[in-house]
Amino acid sequence: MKKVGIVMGSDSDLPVVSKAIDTLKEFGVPFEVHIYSAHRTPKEAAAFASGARENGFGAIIAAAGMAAHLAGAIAAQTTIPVIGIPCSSSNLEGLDALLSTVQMPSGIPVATVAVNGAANAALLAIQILGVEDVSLAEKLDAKRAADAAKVLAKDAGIMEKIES
Ligand code: RP5
Repeated sequence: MKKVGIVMGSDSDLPVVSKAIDTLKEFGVPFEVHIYSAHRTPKEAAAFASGARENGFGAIIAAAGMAAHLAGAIAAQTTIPVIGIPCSSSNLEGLDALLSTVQMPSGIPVATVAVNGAANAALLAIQILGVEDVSLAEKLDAKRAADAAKVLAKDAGIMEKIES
């Protein structure tokens, strides 16, 4: 199975990124985590991205806050799908990182999830690997069915809760 690369701009992003790590663990998907910054360590970030395909990665998640150029800088160096997580690490609560991550120019796409949307970033990475890996696709179906059952159980109890 191909690996998922997780890159964060700072160790201060780890509380957000940990939800992606948990999700990849839940699905048994192999991953590597790195701290590379588009601004502080641009050469290392570029080297990781340009070598990602030959190093066995099938998708890369890039998490950064503030002037968040990390996902775009990584996407510039590889044709492996890149998923950006804008992190809410500033006084602007992630709006800065959201716009920096999502507003990519034509030619270099980044699939941007919600601010701090690390679980969805991991699920999207798993869906990408699941195009080829049927066992992953089956696990994704099972998770959606379980999530739907939880919602339906809440629906069944909501009127009673309101009226009591
Ligand atoms: C970004 O700047 C990082 O991704 C982080 O979200 C933010 C602040 O980094 P630190 O100053 O906490 O290292 O590059």
